[in-house]
Amino acid sequence: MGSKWWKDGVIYQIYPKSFKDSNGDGIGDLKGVEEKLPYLKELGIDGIWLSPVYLSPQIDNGYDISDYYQIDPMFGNNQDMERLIQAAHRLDIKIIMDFVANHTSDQCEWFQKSRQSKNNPYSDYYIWQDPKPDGSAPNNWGSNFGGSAWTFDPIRQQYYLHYYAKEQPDLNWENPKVRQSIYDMMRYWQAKGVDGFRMDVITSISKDWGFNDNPQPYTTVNQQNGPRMHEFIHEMNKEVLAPLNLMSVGEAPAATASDAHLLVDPNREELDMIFTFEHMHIDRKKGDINGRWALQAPDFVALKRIMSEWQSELAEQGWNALYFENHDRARIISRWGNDTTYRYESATVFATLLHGMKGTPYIYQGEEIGMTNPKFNLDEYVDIELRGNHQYFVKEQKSISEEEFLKAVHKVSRDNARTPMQWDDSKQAGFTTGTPWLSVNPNYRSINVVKDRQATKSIFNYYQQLIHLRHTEPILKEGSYELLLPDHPAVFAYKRQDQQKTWLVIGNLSEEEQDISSILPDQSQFIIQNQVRSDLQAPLQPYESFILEVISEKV
Ligand code: TEU
Ligand code: CA
Repeated sequence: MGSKWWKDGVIYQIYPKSFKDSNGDGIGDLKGVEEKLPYLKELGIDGIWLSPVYLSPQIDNGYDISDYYQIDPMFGNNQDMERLIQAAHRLDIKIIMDFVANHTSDQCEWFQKSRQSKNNPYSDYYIWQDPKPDGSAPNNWGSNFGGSAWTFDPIRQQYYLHYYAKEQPDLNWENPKVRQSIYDMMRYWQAKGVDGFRMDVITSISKDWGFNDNPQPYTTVNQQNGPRMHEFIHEMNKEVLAPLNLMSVGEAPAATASDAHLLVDPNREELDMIFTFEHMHIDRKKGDINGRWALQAPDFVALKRIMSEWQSELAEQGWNALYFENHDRARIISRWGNDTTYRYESATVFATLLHGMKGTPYIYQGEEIGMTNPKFNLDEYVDIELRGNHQYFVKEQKSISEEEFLKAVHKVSRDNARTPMQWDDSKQAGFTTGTPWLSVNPNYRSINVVKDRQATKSIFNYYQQLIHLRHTEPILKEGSYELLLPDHPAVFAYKRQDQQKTWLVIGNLSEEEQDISSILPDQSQFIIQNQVRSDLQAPLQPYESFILEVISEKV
């Protein structure tokens, strides 16, 4: 039956727009994905999470859906999607679709009808409120993309709520018809063969209908874990996820290790896994008004603590979704590692630490060959979040300088991970024969799939080994987890253990040598390593990483 296939599987995220263009229009598409299935099979992955491919005006690259039942022509058509699902299944690869149901596009038929009047069948599909007596917005809530979360609609003469762009109105999950419409859409794609859903900001679906002001204007603190969230997710589980045996992974921006079980404890019948943001915020100044653009050096002690808390909290009940990169995150080696001198080493150290943990590892396209952030000029970036935040923080609020903002953009902006996949050293990196929608990273001649796979130090090859271990070593799935050296600022080390074996997973997150003799056993055997060690007891080299099996402990 294999209903929990993801427990010893690895999932690969595809951002279709940037993966592979099959017809030269500069935009990746479904045929391109199909063409690359053998590549993914060689890598060894078990499932693909496909970022949204539904019909969309592409204000937010498909996270603004206007028709859940249609594939956007830029990606192909519904038949192409069905063909892709079948082709993937023939290779024993599952397909997880993105499911964006906190909001739709403003071009969605539901919204177009909803705005017409207060008493038609779609009137209550969205969240409408009267203006304040002076005509201003109902409260001071902010949008993630900058400015107010409310936009006035001249037809209906009311404001509608949007946590993201004004072209992404939030759905009203209080309305049972909305929920049924969403479940219908899920059933439709399941019938086409889809194996699960990645649920976009699923923890935002329940709103606080008191509509009280936030302490600070235009902030987003009110958006997560609303009063009826668990009830709605549970209902969706009972109606769709469980009966149709669909895998679910929810995006949960505010989830912490201590409340994660409420979403993923199987007894609660909600979701299989969630993506936390906690560990990704270790380089963000807490409470700074500039939000994600207020950066500090990464705090690896915090990284270890947070990831370890998640390992322990979900050790018995629940399951972790493990990731460092996705389409909203920068390239991890550019952000927290070294993407020049130690590119191979830092790519593989992050991979080892992640894939050594208990949970389901997610690989984001290009991560498996160590792709890096580009350092574009501001006008070369197209992302709506970056543009909106630039307008709001730099231009209007003036709370951050242009220079500081650009520095942060080079580190963490979402477009960093959205540059086209670098397949080879031909023009446009083999991504397209035309002009790509977003520039290819200029380093594609030295960083690409062909080159990496021919190299002695191949990141792709290292990932293949890690995935193989996930498939063959029950200790990775079942073994206990214990953090070692919790206060060490640069060494991330932990122990996995089951009835048969003890493994140590060790990585140096710095460019300095690190002495770790206190935790090394007497005798051991390497399971995987990113460089050859002269002597087991030698200090860790820059970004050195390995997993070893303990044969005999020190006495
Ligand atoms: O992301 C939600 C989300 O929380 C981020 O956009 C976050 O707000 C931002 O990175 C600032 O920290 C999801 C999708 O993954 C993203 O691509 C969409 O833009 C967004 O939802 C709206 O659908
Ligand atoms: Ca195309």
